[in-house]
Formats: sequence, structure tokens, C-alpha cells
Amino acid sequence: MKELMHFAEDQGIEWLTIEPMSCLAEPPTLPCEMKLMGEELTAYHEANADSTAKIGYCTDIAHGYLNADESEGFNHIELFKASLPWLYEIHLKNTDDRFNSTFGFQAANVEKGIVDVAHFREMLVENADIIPVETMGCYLEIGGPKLGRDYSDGQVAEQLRESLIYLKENFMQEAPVSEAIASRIPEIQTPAKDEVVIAPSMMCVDPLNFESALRRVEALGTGMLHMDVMDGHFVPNAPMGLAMIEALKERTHLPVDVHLMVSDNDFFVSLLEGWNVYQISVHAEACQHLDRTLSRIREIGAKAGIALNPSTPLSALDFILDRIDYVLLMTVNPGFAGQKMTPASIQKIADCREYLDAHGYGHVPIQVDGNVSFENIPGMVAAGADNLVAGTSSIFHSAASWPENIKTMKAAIAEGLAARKPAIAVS
Ligand code: S6P
Ligand code: MG
Repeated sequence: MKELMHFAEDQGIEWLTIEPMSCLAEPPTLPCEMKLMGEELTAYHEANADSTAKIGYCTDIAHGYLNADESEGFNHIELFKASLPWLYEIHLKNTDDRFNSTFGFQAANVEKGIVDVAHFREMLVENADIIPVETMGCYLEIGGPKLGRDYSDGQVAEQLRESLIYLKENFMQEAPVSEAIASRIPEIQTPAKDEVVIAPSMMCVDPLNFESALRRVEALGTGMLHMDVMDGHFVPNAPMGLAMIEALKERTHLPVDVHLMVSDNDFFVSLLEGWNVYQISVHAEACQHLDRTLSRIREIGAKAGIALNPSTPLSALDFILDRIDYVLLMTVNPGFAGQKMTPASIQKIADCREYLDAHGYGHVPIQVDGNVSFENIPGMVAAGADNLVAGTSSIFHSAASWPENIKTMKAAIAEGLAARKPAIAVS
């Protein structure tokens, strides 16, 4: 299996799906086997994230086992529950109480079948926290003739139609699922003074595999998702559109941190309203009415940040301190990942920390963005950076796996924190 995981990754396949319980002789079959195999292969994937595909279970909701004396061994609900931490796809079908026939959800089927799809849906919602994906494929299986069948049979069409209508009514209702996901979004606390938040910059991941990258990033336990929005005008690039941020609305539990690099900030801020965005920064250089734009960000329920290009003086903060919740210092010229830090950056972070402290805004965090590399992090953190935008020079560095990169980042952060000068109390 492990070899296959390497082979799959090599072929560009992201997930390998295992159907547990397909046959007693082919593990994983029993709950303990599902657990052992799921844990071992997931740990193996995490240790070899860059060279293996993930594994997920495709679970049939109608599988169960009877003991030799015909008593129930494991029923379909127990088996389904055991697969949840690795659940990736589902087979939807009905069966009788001996688990030995397969049929759909026509009225007569529902009467003799034991599978309550609404209950399975509830289990999914209740266990959303431990399921590794937020969207899963579901396959309807109907009538299971073992010995050939004429699939032009008109009954098949009817079975399909009625079963699908039944599933739509009992399995696919919209609202409660999104509420359940919304309730997973934690209340975000202001980080403690010495806590440094890592914000992976999602423009650095493979855009064709964005969701899988998102899930891998979520598994790393970082603080927020940094989403760069560019318009090809304020900066000469435009890698990600707003549609991506809208798509994240109910699909991640991580706070979304939007960095606008656009000329018409008010237009973009108004579009972001209602999308559960945690914070939005706008560039001082791009806002004609900066005070108004920052106020507007707070009005739509997000934290407001001011972003400064490397050459913009800190005096840009002079008259808007009451309007901001954080400062974003660009440590490269905005527009692209993979650049070198501008020379005055560390000094500017230190000056900014001193400025904020001296003006009575010591609680305002400083986010730094651009070439936040393993080598630069200690200096940035020591100078006073509280939030690190992590891109190709750290978390997504190609020389190691993402979990390994996070470890290296954390060690660099600890080094920076240890070198921080104790804050001087201003009386
Ligand atoms: C660049 C953008 C950034 C980059 C990030 C890349 O304008 O605002 O958020 O994505 O800085 O990081 P790295 O480590 O590749 O420089
Ligand atoms: Mg950015």
C-alpha cells in the first residue's frame, strides 16, 4: 500500500481511496483494522507528504456482518462510524437486516430496507470535526444482480429516478450542514504578546490542487490563511480572484486574512462583505480616502489592517491609529512570491514596534509579508513581528515537506522570541 501511495503521487494522483469492508478476507474490514490501517497510512503520508498520495476511505453505508450463529457482529452504523476519521467518499445504498442484498430507495425498498440515510447525514454533521474533507463524493448503488442483467430494463431508470428523489429529500438538505460548519469556526482571540501567528500565503500553492493544499495546510495547525488579492494595476500580477475567497466562506475553519493589492479598494471591500473574512488589509499607497476605507472594513465585521510598501514611511500611520487592528509591513515589493527581502526591512519592523508602543498602540500586531524565510524569521521576530506570512521561502519551501518546514519555522520563531528585548514600560 505504501508503495502504491508513492506511485500515485508520482502519477499526479492526490488521494487513493480504499473501500473498507468490501470482503471479510480483504482488510480493512473490522473497526479495529480500519483504525490501524487509517492511522498507519495517514502517519506515513504525513511523514512523506511530498512524495505520497493521501489515503481516504470510501465507505458503504449498508455493510454489516453477522456472526456464524446469525447474531449481529458489527452493524452498518458501527462500521460507518469507525471509518469517519478517514472518510472521503460514500456508497449510498440500502440493504435488508441480514446485510445480504443491495437495493435502492424506492418506496418499497425503503419499507424493507434498514438504512436510514437521514441518520447517516446526521452522523456526518455531528462528526464534521474529525472527517478529513468538507466535500465528499457519494455514489448511489441500486439493485445488485450478481448474475448479469439487462440494464436497458425500464425498471432501472425508475429505480434510479425514485432513489435519487428520495436521497435529495433525505440526504441533501442544505442549511443544517452549513450551520454545522459555521459553528466550527472558532472565536478568534487576540494572540498573547509573545505568540507569533503563521499565515500561509495561499497564492503559493498549486492552483489546480487548491482544495487539497488547503486541507494539508489546515492539518498543520497554523493560525490563518493569507489570501492575496491583486488587480494587475496596483501591482503587475493577479494570481487569485475573489471567487476563491467566496468559495472559502463555509469551507474552512481557519480565519481568512485578505491582503488587498488593488487600486480600487472600496470596490473590493464592498464585495468581501458577508464572506466571513476575518481581517482585510489595504495599502496606504493605494487609498485615496484611507480613513474611510479602514472604517468601512470594520463596518463589514472584519479587522482592519494598513499595509505599507517597503519605501513607505511609518508616518503614514500618524492619523489612522484609531482605525487599525494591525499593520502589515511589506518586506518585499508587493506582487510576487519568491523575492529577496528589501534591505531596510528589519530596521523598519523594529521602528514600527517602537512607534506603536510609544503612541500607546503596543497591542496592535505587526504582520510581515515577503521573504519570511527560515534565515530571516529570527531577526523579524526579534524586531517585533507578530504575524508571519509564510510562502515559498518557509512553509512551502520545496526542500522539505510542509510539516517539516513548520517545525523549522517554529524553531526560528523561538530563536527570535528569545532575542526580543524586554518591552520598556512607558510611563
Ligand atoms: C506578495 C504577496 C505575498 C507573497 C508571499 C510569498 O506580494 O503579498 O503574500 O505571497 O510573500 O512568500 P515568499 O516566501 O515566497 O516571499
Ligand atoms: Mg500578501
